[in-house]
Amino acid sequence: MSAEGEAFSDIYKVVIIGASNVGKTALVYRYVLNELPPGLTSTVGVEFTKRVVTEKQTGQRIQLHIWDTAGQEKFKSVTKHYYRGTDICLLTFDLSYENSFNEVHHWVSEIREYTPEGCVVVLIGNKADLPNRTVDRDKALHFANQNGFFYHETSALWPRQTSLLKDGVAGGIEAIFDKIINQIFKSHTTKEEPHILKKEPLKVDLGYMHRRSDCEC
Ligand SMILES: Nc1nc2c(ncn2[C@@H]2O[C@H](COP(=O)(O)OP(=O)(O)OP(=O)(O)O)[C@@H](O)[C@H]2O)c(=O)[nH]1
Ligand SMILES: [Mg+2]
Repeated sequence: MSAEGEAFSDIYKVVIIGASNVGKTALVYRYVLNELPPGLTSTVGVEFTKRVVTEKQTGQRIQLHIWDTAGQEKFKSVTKHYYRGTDICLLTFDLSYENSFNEVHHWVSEIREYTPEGCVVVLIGNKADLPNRTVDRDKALHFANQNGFFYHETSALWPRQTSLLKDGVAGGIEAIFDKIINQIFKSHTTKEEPHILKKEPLKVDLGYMHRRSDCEC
């Protein structure tokens, strides 16, 4: 997959995890290229891609290093090697397939064990375009709150710029990234140096969503 080769001031590591077939690769393609993957192949091991983004409030440009992991059982031992230094972890499930939501528990254990303090975790319910939703929003939102994660719903079929809907929970994958990145920048920017990004543990506050380290469970 190609990536934009523009200047940037800092690099952030993004890892996308979750059960097989929930749409992780489709979401990464949608975010980076605004299209769907050409084939229907399950990811083998891990795939890497990059994207340079501009934070809208400050104009700061950062490069995201995105690691798309395989959800298949046989690759579970591989995935855990990719959490080190993660800034943003996208834990994905399929809104139309309850088992994929039940499997989220496995990934939460991995997140707790392997991601660094300050890693922002976003629970993503994908395939919001499908009519046969089986995972209740309140249940997913509650789970995210309990664990100190952000919660969003999206579809890899939606254009990436699709705005966040009025509820603030569903929207295009780019709108979701924008919101997270904006929060990260807010927490890293000081009054004295408004455009200097600080690599410190993140302090993100989005009301109903809390950062991982706030969790007392
Ligand atoms: N309707 C719908 N289908 C989707 C969506 N996202 C992905 N799919 C389909 O779901 C299937 C699996 O998508 P992938 O992106 O390969 O899933 P994955 O999570 O990367 O799977 P692994 O690589 O095996 O871990 C493909 O047929 C996609 O076209 C979505 O938002 N809506
Ligand atoms: Mg994949």
